[in-house]
Amino acid sequence: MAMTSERPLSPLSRSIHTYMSGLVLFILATLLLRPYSMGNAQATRMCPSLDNATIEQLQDALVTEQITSVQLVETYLKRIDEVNGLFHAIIAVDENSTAVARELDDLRKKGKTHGPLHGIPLLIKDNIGTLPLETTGMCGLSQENLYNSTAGGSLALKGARLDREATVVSKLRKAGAVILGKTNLSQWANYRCSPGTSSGGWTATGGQTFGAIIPNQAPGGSSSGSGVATALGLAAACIGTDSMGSIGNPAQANAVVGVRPTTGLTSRSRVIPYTEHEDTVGPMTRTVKDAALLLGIMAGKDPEDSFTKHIPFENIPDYVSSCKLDGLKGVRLGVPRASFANTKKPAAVSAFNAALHVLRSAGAEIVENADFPDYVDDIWTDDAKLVYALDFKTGLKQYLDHLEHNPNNIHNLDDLIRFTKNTPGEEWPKYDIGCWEFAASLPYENNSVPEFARAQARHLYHGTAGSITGAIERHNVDALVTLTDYGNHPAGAGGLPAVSVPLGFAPDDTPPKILPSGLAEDGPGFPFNIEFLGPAFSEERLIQYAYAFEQQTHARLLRRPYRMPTSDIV
Ligand SMILES: *[C@@H]1O[C@H](CO)[C@@H](O)[C@H](O)[C@H]1NC(C)=O
Ligand SMILES: *[C@@H]1O[C@H](CO)[C@@H](O)[C@H](O)[C@H]1NC(C)=O
Ligand SMILES: *[C@@H]1O[C@H](CO)[C@@H](O)[C@H](O)[C@H]1NC(C)=O
Ligand SMILES: *[C@@H]1O[C@H](CO)[C@@H](O)[C@H](O)[C@H]1NC(C)=O
Ligand SMILES: CC(=O)N[C@H]1CO[C@H](CO)[C@@H](O)[C@@H]1O
Repeated sequence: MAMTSERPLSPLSRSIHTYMSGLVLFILATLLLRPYSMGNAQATRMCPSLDNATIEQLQDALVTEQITSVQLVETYLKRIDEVNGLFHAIIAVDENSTAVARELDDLRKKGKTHGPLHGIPLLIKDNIGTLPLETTGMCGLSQENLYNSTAGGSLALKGARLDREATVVSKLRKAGAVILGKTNLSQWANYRCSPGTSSGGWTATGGQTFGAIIPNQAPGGSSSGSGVATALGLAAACIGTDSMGSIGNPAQANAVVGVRPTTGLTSRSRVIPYTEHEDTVGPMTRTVKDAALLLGIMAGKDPEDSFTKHIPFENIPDYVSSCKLDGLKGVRLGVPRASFANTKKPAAVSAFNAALHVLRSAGAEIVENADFPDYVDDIWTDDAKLVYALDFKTGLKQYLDHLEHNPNNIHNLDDLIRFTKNTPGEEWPKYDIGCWEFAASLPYENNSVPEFARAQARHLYHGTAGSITGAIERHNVDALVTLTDYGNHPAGAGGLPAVSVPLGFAPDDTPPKILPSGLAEDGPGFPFNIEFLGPAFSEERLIQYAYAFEQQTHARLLRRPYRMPTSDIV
């Protein structure tokens, strides 16, 4: 077995895990795993299992010619074929990805590489623009010769074709990545149905995605397929998008790492919009270091996304070098405890409290009750509704203007409403279109009206001075640490960064919580993540803290998905 930066638990600790509460489990895991955490420094050159291989390890195996990129692509495709019928995590694969990999292998043989992702297969959420993928029925997926992504999981945009791919995708390709395919999501990144009535991970084109860890599990959303595919090792890593939790939420549900970058750090050009004031593209990975690598590649100014001009540095920080084992030494971390005082997940709080001990023993100073000065945990306030609606109306039109091929002639919100109501596969009215109807009912056409600016200022305050940055300033801390469930919404409202890392799993006596869709959202073995929050463009520090925490705990490995693919390269 390869030495990797991730350490498996012994069979003993696995069986103990079944009987232990989150707290005891957490401390036990910390004790068991701590002596090994330094092993990372000398990774061996053996190729690891695709179940948990890191990008660094795969790159190492490619460089030392233990594997080829073609082999990687073929093996990932086999893995997708094995399990996608069960999980519905992938909407389309690119059969030409083998040809792309071959070209990259040939280039490497000639001594040339594009960058740190040379030959590394990635999966991309289906609301992020790619050009046509070759698909002729591989892996039991869509039968069209060309999957003219990007459809956001809608039939309205199925077959539509963009003028060019998303800036972030071009950047990944330039660094050498192979785009393997597109992942399922909550349709329209969850801006369609009336608040609270959608099914996370459902799309008209991809069906219902299922979570990776427990049978019949809700996958989290809206980057559902990216979370599931990361957990199952269906690619080296995945890319998701976030507005107010769409990365952190499925990262937690599938016990993987998710980074929500500051809105504007990564370009949203040719990404299907939800709300431009909150939307952001970020990595979903099995390790913090992989996320750091991908973020560094995707980040940067783009003339096609005006929000990126707020990036405060000339050169993008080297996020990988923030991954330091002693990254928590001397750091002041605030805990906004009041925000989870009424939680329905007591085991998550126990694990969180145990995690505070880990953070302290790694050298951090914990500042309790660094509470949000003025915050209501409701993403659907009247202000928020207006902001989302007008941003969507505005952004959708702009996005649709970039389509070179628009088979259903969708040019604005009214066209989209008409098409969705008249197309049985969109399952209206079972899945309603409450968000769009609200947006259509407004007397404003776009987000340039003064009414928008006023609502947006109040909404922004909610996610900044009223919550995250307010608490950070009042308590003079470097960052906040909380449970992912309580960090996602304020980070979204403020357009601020959030780094979500596996923390633990619910104990066996956890009452199941079944959603109207019939899928379970909580119950025995359900994962919970911890989240680091900071001011705009503080990713470098948040990654540093998250990495140091991850290396002390490796909580992701405490419980494996209930079914893993078996095709592998070792
Ligand atoms: C990788 O995952 C497999 C199970 O899927 C596990 O058996 C193995 O121990 C893991 N390897 C490491 C190094 O964590
Ligand atoms: C497939 O990939 C190869 C190698 O990059 C490229 O030359 C070719 O144009 C691609 N074919 C299609 C249909 O995209
Ligand atoms: C994809 O776009 C091309 C034109 O760019 C079009 O001819 C083709 O029909 C489209 N494919 C689908 C499945 O709609
Ligand atoms: C926004 O809509 C108003 C009408 O509501 C219109 O006068 C204005 O030109 C629009 N602005 C933009 C940038 O589209
Ligand atoms: C577009 C597409 O291929 N969707 C597929 C998503 O996954 C489900 C289940 O595997 C398939 O039935 C769909 O065809």
